[in-house]
Amino acid sequence: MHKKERKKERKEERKKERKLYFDQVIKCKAAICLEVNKPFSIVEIEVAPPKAQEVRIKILATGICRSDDHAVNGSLYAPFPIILGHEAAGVVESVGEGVTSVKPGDKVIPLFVPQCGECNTCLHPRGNLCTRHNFADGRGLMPDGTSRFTYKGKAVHHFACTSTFTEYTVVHESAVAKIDAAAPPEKICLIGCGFSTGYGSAVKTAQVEPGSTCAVFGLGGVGLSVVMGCKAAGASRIIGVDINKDKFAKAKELGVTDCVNPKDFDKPIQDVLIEMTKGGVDYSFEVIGRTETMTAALASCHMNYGTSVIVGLAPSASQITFHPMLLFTGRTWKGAVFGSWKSKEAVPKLVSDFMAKKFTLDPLITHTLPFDKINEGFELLRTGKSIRTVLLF
Ligand code: CND
Ligand code: ZN
Repeated sequence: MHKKERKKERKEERKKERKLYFDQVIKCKAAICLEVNKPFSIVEIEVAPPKAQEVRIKILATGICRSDDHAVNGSLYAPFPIILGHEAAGVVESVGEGVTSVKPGDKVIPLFVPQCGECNTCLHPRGNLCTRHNFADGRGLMPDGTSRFTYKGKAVHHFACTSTFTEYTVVHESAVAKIDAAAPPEKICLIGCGFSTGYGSAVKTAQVEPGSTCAVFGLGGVGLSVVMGCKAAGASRIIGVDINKDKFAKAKELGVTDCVNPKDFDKPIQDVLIEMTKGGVDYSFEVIGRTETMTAALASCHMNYGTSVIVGLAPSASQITFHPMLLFTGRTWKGAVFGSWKSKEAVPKLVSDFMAKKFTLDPLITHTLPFDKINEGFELLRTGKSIRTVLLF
């Protein structure tokens, strides 16, 4: 073939490829955070097709978690503009080259803690923070260092390997799990974060034993899920600690035996709990995200054998100072992301357990709103009126 003709042919091919790419770009609605501490803007964005090993998902329902709010107000570092949201359920719209674990049409839950299945952590029997795909690298990009979201011609950041406040998102294959097709998205979206995080913190991270005494600091969506886990593990006493007394009725419904409001006492809350339990609880959980309550929860557990678990997400810039005697005397201090579950294998099982009625999610869902009302949903969380708000698309 003549050189000129070959060049022309290649040009045509590239044009076709570009056309194919743009044919596959989806224009859809998303809630973008343009700047720190600003309300969400509902805008039209472009979502690029999935590259190799990636999956494009149509989101059906997404919950609002406090971690999203930490990112909005800057206490959790996030690069702006960004599409937040990490607790969702959806359907696979398309897959990139090489994807084998899901196909278009599959019902799925995006995973903010990915599981590649091949790195040191994924191959280890314990541990769930995939070393290949770091859930918290803070770049706000896909593993290849680029974004699939565009707004007004500029790239928008991804969040926590998921970004679910959009009609369509793209995730890496290691950050999505296929679930039972019959599962109701408006409920099981909570398995994407709140429920699994809390429940797992009790049954997997702490491994609460039958007959034990537990204290849960913070009775929001995640804290109440810790309560459900403690109860399922057979705890005989569960003390709920919260400064918002409106949270107590539901907490009792879910298994809390004693409710304590630190505002009712003029001594440190750890002294109150140690007195109540004659020496301290077996297991305590901090599910608020404040350094003061993290040390208070540690001090509340029994000095010889108590274990305290940090579940709440403290501000990125914070540090903790505490007296070493608290640990020297025998307490154990741990933390866990996503309730220590290895996400890709655990999430489908948790959904099956829900379908088999082994636990319920209804008490956690206090509000259901159309996606456009996302700002209202965040106000409900900030004013302490909601447990979980689920946004529907
Ligand atoms: P939510 O705000 O619903 O609950 C927090 C509760 O704590 C509320 O009921 C508050 O009234 C209460 N509270 C606030 N301050 C105090 C205080 N000083 N003493 C006692 N109670 C207080 O939040 P959520 O349940 O959605 O999330 C809880 C935390 O868990 C939050 O920090 C979030 O970012 C974190 C989290 C961690 C993980 C993980 O993987 N470890 C996953 N998702 C969320
Ligand atoms: Zn969360």
